[in-house]
Amino acid sequence: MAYYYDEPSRTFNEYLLVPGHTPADCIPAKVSLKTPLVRYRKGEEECPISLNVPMVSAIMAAVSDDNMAVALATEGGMSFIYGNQTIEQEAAMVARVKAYKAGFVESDSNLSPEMTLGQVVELKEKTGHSTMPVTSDGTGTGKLLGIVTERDYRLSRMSLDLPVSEFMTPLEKLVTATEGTSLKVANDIIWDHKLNSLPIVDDEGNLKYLVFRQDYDTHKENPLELLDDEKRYMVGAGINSRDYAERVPALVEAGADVLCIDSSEGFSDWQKMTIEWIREHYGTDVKVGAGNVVDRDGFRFLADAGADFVKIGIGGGSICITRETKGIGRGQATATIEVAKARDEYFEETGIYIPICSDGGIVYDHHISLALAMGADFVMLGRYFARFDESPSHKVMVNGTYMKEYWGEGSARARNWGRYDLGGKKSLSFEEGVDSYVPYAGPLKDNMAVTLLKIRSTMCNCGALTIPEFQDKAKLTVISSTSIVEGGAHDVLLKDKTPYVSNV
Ligand code: RVP
Repeated sequence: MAYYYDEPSRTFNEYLLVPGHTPADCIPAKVSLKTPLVRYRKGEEECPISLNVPMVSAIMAAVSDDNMAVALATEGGMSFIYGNQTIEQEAAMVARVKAYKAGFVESDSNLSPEMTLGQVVELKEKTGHSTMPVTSDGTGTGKLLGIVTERDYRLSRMSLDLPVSEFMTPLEKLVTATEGTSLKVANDIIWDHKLNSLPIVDDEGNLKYLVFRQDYDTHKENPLELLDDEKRYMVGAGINSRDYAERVPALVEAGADVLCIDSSEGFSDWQKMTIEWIREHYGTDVKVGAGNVVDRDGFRFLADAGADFVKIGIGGGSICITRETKGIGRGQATATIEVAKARDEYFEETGIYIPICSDGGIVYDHHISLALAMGADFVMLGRYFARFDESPSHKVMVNGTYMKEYWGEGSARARNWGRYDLGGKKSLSFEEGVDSYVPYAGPLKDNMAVTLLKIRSTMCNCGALTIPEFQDKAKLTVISSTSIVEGGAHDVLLKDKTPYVSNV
């Protein structure tokens, strides 16, 4: 006979935190959001990889490319580069994140000396960049010959046919620095010579990077940056349970810090086989998360298989229709609570702590706090990050409002069959996701600052300065449908008719 759960399957929106005592020194500025990412012997060793903030971006083509990865690592979180692309493309994205040096920009608006002023104007309009290096072959890595900035031309006085070589600032008048110059020294040179940008060249005079005046200050403003031992940004990458023998080596070679098997349903032999293959070829050097699961049995299976972290969530994603199409899934709060208990039980038994990630279904910022309070070590978000400038999708105007495109990996647009693979032919037979718009929200940095402040404030209300302390002290209550109404503005006539939405 089928098994019936006693408890209904609940979402984050059905819970609230009840505040605890807040000591006077428990203030948001003192809260640490550091959290473990991969399995470790808690109490005996340091976790080999931790996040500085408990947020990672979803393994989705509309969310996590190299650009997003750099922006999120700058704030202390981590992106998992999407796997539904060729192995070469995914590895190249990972390699670009690892090659990125904060403050050292690989120039992507370049000129050759034969190009014309008209082409300079066109390029400026297209990229928005006003500093353009001139190189022998017109690429960002060619021999540096000069630079064109807005100070080099006057459109009202000069012919659009004039070649770049005639009005650029030539190399002999430029201040440059050699490869290996630190960002601090580069910044000193910029200030000493009153420059706006400093080209960095190699021994042969080939352009490597540009350093801009404001970037050092920006770099100093990011105390939570997630960096590896060589001070490179950390990045994760999605894999599937079919082509791992080719994909994993390429991603490891490219420098991925952690991998994650991307699947809508992770309680399967496919995942076990994938982890076993990784252990056989790389031991525990290569870290790999697995999922998604929604109960104790699924967690135990992946924990025993050797997963470094376990992801929770089926059907809760904003673009996900798995529950409608297949009738499987579980409310995200209920799933998180049960898996957190299983994680603690596993730790008691083995001394090994396996971090868990609540994936999908975060609608409001406070849902992140609830997920953490319920035991999640970190959360994965798709819709949240898709709204920002840094996501790879297009910004479009819909009915007078800017939107970003956001589509599920199980939608006809993505056709990520690897994520829904149950053996058989390599194709997506029916949709489990939709194609949608989400309201454009501007830069990641600004939005995350507010979100993280809300989490820190909630933690202080519960008297906690760290995530483990928060999980220990949190008191959660299920709320009735009428108290949900009470939670918003009610029984008043709002002056501003725009509905209040904290995070849509
Ligand atoms: P959300 O943050 O609510 O947008 O959810 C993102 C999550 O949804 C992803 O991390 C993934 O687990 C899941 N997803 C991605 N595509 C689909 C789908 O097409 N059904 N679901």
